[in-house]
Amino acid sequence: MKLEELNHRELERWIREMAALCAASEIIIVDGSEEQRKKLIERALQNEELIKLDQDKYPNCYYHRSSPTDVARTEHLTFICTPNEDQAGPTNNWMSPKIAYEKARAIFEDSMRGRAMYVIPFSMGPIGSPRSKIGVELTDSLYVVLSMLIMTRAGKEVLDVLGIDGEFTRCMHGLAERDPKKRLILHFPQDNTIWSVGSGYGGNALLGKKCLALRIASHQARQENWLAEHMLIMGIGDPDGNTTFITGAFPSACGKTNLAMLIPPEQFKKKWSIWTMGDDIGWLFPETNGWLWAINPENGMFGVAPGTNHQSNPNAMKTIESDTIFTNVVLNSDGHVWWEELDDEPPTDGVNWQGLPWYLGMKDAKGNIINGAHPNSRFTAPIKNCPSKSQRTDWPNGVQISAILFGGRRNTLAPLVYEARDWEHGVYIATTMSSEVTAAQERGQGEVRYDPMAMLPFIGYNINDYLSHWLRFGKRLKHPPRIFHVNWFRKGENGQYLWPGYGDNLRVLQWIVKRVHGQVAAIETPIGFMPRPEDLDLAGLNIGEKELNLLFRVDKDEWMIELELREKFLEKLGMTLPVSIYKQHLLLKERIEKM
Ligand code: OXD
Ligand code: MN
Repeated sequence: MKLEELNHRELERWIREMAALCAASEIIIVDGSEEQRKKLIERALQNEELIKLDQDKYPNCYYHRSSPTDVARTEHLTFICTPNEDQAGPTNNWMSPKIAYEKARAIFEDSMRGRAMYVIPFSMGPIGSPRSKIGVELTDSLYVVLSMLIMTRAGKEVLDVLGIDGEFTRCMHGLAERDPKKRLILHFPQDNTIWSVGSGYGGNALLGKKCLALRIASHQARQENWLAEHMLIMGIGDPDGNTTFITGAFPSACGKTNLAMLIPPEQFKKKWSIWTMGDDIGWLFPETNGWLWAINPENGMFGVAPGTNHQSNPNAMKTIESDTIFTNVVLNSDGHVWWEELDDEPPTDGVNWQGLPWYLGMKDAKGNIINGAHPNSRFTAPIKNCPSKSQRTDWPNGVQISAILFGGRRNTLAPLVYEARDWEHGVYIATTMSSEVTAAQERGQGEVRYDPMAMLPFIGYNINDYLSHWLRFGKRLKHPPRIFHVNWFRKGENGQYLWPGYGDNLRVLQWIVKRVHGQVAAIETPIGFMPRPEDLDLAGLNIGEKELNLLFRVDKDEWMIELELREKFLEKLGMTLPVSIYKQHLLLKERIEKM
């Protein structure tokens, strides 16, 4: 397909403008055909952007290595560029649009000389759905092109829906020098535009994902009365034949992808089932029937490899058997991949994520173990490969949502599960959700970090306006979903986890399903509603009464300390924090003090 064949004049003009700025020697429109994809893979193999894996063992799978200084999202280089700083709020980096465009233009200038610029028309959400949004990404990275073909619905069909004058997000991406000093991830909500330069890492470069589907979309969602959230969407099939759909927001390293693809324990397999709609992003809409409905705007998964294995997530292991791009994992000379905690034999002739020879147990000069795969190494795989994929992933309006889960990683304090008293209390619970920093993070071990709705790095506008929007949004719903908080990570006195997690989390979901269908009563506690012991199915689990009590304990002293930490966090959000959030905080304090 040629540029002259585009029917959308503004799209054509913008592509020409950007190609001229970057001095691209060629413009290639990605049409989504299998024939073109194959040609692009050949190009990527030739220029070593991709390495072919053993095609017998991993059909249609490839390997990509990013540069060592470009392996994660760079939040300090990510900006919300609104006319006023106040519109970006107290938690975002802000830059004026004029300065932002100028700085990025200087980096983009001439950066594609002698190389091609690819044009990727993509739809976030099912193509043609009234809920979907269209974006067009321009990039000089074939890794980005081939990943976007997995992560989104991309190609000519999207241009057909766009027509001659349809609205789209301008997503400008370039690798430039991949130098952190010349890297900027810029969002211009007022212009419906994203400019990302200097990084090839997924979260910075696959612009449909965090940049469009969360930051830009959250801004649009506020104006159009919906929510763009960092949430999994899953269905729970029960013995009565009903499927209850829920969403869930968790900060990173809390097992969100594992939960979305959970496999029920053996004794529940006949009667209970799990259906995966999405593992990372949910767009939530009020429907005319008064319920909340959700779509997954994505079409693939960008999952963390280390820790993924046949025990922690068998469905993910099946999903990545074919059609997958692996990034920054270990590669061996047979074209096989490996990562830490993978339950496969580690290679004896491996090359690590930096391209250096590596073997299991290798140590550096100080005697520290050297990992083969980068801790943030990834797989990019199509959702169609997931054995638990819901049939409704392509439904234009998605699925009706009965519950929203919020969770974190807390070794103390938070019980296994509790339910909010009402929507407003639920929004407070979500605002104050938190995780303890784990050994996987470099700094601040044990420190509690607050991450409202797991959206702190992804809210594309002022967080206080975002919280107000949440409060108002639920109050307008005739049938708002119930809100729950879960914590799979509470530890006992001996430092062991009290709850087995993984597939056994189904037991908590069973209680949630019964609650939303009004089948069980609950115990009222100062922090919310908790299960009566008889309503949790613990058959076959080796949990004593003492552990169970610890798992559900609400400890006054721990909560008094927590309330102080929350108070400090809420103070940081400033004077425009919605009154209802602070009111809920004081009500909780009152209930805890009375304990
Ligand atoms: C994330 C991700 O960083 O999903 O949250 O990659
Ligand atoms: Mn995420």
